[in-house]
Amino acid sequence: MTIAVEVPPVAAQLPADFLWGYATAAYQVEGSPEADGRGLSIWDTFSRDPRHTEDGKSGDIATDSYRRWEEDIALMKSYGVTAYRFSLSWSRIIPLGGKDDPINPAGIEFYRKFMKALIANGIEPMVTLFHWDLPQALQDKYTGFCSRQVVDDFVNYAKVCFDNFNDLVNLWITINEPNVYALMGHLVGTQAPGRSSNREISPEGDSATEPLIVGHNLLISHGAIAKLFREGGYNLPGKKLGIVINVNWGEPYDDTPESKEAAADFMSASSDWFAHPVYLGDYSERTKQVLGPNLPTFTPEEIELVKGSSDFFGLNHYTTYLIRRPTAEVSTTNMLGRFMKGVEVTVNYPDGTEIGPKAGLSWVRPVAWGFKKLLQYLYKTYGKDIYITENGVICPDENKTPLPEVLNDDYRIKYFRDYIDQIIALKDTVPVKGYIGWSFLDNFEWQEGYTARFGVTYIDYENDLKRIPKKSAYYMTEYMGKAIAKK
Ligand code: PNW
Repeated sequence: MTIAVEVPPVAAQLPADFLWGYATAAYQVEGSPEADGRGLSIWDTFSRDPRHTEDGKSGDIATDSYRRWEEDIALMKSYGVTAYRFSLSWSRIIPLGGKDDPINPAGIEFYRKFMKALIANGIEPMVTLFHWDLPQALQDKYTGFCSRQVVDDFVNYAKVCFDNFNDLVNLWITINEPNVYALMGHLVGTQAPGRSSNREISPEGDSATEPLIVGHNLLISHGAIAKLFREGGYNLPGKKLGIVINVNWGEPYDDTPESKEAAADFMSASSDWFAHPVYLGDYSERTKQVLGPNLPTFTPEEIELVKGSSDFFGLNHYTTYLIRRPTAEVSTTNMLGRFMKGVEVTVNYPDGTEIGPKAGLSWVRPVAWGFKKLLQYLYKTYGKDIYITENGVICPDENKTPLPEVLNDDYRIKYFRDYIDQIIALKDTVPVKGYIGWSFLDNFEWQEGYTARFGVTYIDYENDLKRIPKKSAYYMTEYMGKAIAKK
């Protein structure tokens, strides 16, 4: 079945080398956790406790993409994409994770054949080394990213990947969203490894210190991997390596100086926490203030190691919030509220109107103008080429809508169109080099289990995981096919 789409005329305004495609992450799609010698990751352990996911399900099966990869690539090819962003499972490649632990040849073989098939189909692999699925053995051995010991193990894993895949990969991403990993896994505790001061959900953890230490060790790991990439002979012409940061735009709630300061604090505690050390060197003064005295200090050598370590700004972006100073005492259970001192997040303007329509997930509101402001801000602040490495939405009630109506995802089409049109509007002022939508398939959406469907492809979980393109998939093929100039 093919859904008819009507795409208005559009001029080819994006350059022929503009990358376009979709993203996934290993744990969200692969399944087969025990196949071919794979070791367990913290997401296996975490999600096998049914209290940790909305539907009580784990990623044991996911979309079964470890076995159905040929079908997936054929589908992507039919979509006309020029890039696929996916992540490698560290514990498939080094099952126990550490630098002295054995390498698993079967893991390497799998990803090599996968990458070769992508390339043979005209699809550029965009490869993330770490998208949250740390080998469980490293969590057990030294509490994972809470310990500085992780850096050497991460660098060794990166070296194994560069040695085995660099001939097939031009675009490397070290880490996906260090801010989300640090906060959801070590402050709120609703994602793996599930650590938090909230003893109702975790027996271990310290929300006041651990997220900041984890963030620090992620940054140092990223810097050390970039150094290896550049000094180890991997940085050949045409190859790039960078980090991906999740940034939501914070718009001042109103015109008062207080709200403007609060919005600047919000940006400094979200994007700048990672972007400032990576692009400008060290944490910014404002970040130090907002995140407080538990923020670790870099040595001068570490500042140099991390500074300039990303060839581009990898941007995951979903939404915009209104920001003001707290209107009431922040409750002790509001962990995120306590983390960002002096910041309150809302979606309602002073007159009560909403910043954007509701989506199928509480934290996303479509606000395309916020994306435009963010792109301008990021380029002005950091001066780097930008790749949009994730952007997407869930339609209202999508998770409750049955086939075939669920395939009519006009809400998603509008979201994609509105956001991509900002990139086109800024094409002469902000260098955006690619657009990767989230996601290629409906998949295991972390703590939401399978109840949150971000895909342009519907997965029929009741019917052998059949892949069925949604209307947005057809629309994007038409639209991007026209908007990107022909080679
Ligand atoms: C990203 N926020 O996570 C991840 O990279 C994906 O693996 C995930 O499936 C996708 O977005 C959709 O959730 C985010 O609260 C989690 O702003 C939270 C936020 C943003 C991104």
